[in-house]
Amino acid sequence: MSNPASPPAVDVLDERPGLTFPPGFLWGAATAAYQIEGAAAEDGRAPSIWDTFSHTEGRVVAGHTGDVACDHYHRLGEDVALMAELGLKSYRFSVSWSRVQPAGSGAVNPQGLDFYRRLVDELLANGIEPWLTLYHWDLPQPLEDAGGWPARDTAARFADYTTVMADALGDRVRYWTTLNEPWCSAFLGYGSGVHAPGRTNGADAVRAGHHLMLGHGLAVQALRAARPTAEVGVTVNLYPVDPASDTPADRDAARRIDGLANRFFLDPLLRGSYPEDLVADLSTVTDFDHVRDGDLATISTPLDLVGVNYYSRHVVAAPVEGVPADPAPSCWPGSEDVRFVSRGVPVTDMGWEIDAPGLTETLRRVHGYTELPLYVTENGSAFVDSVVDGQVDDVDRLAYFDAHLRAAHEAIDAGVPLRGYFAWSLMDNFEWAWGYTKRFGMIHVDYDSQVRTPKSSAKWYASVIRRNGLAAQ
Ligand code: IFM
Repeated sequence: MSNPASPPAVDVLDERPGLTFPPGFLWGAATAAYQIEGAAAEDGRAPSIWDTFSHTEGRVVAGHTGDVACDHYHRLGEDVALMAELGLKSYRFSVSWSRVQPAGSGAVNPQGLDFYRRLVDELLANGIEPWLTLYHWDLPQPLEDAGGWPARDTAARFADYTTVMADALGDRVRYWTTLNEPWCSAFLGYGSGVHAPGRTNGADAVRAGHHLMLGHGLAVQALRAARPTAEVGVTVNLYPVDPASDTPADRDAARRIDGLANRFFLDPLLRGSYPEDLVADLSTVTDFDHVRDGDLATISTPLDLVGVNYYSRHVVAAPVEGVPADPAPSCWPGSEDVRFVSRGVPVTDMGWEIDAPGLTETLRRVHGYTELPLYVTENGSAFVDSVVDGQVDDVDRLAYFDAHLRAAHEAIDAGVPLRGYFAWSLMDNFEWAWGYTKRFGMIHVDYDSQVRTPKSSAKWYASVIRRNGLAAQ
């Protein structure tokens, strides 16, 4: 760790019998380009939708932007050294499309590619398996200007960019994720507008979701053509959705939200079809005329693995009669009247309910769709951290990881082929519309000095990796 004076974190593993993960389990941590890199206008990088959005007044808390972020672009060596000290087996990062291909199509920026080559080489030199995500929400601005994800052509541009990356890095990157959390790109970006590009149209959100998945399918094919040995997958963010009560109306509300949050993506990607009830629910929003013959076959192009991001559970209830739906732009097109119910259980600093059993449930559900290997590609929590005498004793975050790793192990015991787990996040970073006000990192970042301080959770996670497991309760 970078802070040699710090005493070891409470080592709960010394006090309890072990719970061991399968041999070769891939222990990792994840980040995303716009959240950590900074160097937003350096070496030929051009703006993405997140640059434009964060520089638009009122979009991000306190006017924060990713201009500097964690300055990872200039601190790559230091950051990989921290990963090595943690003992990470793998590091999941994303590529800034507009760093590599500034206009989103056409000319490639050699300096942009060079940054990712250096990162990958440094990881490999430290024995850390690079895991590359092609798209983590930062569409090049010119492509948004041409229509963004609601426009079909964006899918083709994504496939071209994928070929650029496969040609450049396919010889040294084995694991590839096409999209990270397409639900967020589509429904937060084009539905509620709380994420870039900040558009608020339900039909556009649905079209965006479809074209993201089409882009994914085309990208899988491009990767297979360029690098037949690559391990290719997609990452979806999933939630168990429970009805607040057993009434038919609450159960129907849960079915609707589950359709939009989970089955909108799982069914096309893994079964090659949209769920009929979802299409019916969305009939007031769109007639799905953007779906063309052959799209669903492309979208369901066979994969090597599926990535699951898990944070929390939704509990929902039917609309209250006589109370009109909130007219605010919504990320639940056609189901704006469904109520989200809080159960009063502990929450993280995001206000998200902590629900570790939901991870077991989610992994078992995805396994019900596919025999493919699964990876938890993100799981973690924001809490308010304080630095005391140079230490950050983030016991809440540590407990969150511990509980969710137990839940992951339970899924393995139940027969789920779970092959790895990536903590979100390696370090504190730009939490999108929340700017730097929410901290998810195992490593604390002082944004003024850029000093990194591993928190107790980092030291604990290092011990989990060393032992390939954790203590039983
Ligand atoms: O920070 C995000 C990440 O970019 C995508 N998944 C959820 C995280 C926490 O909100």
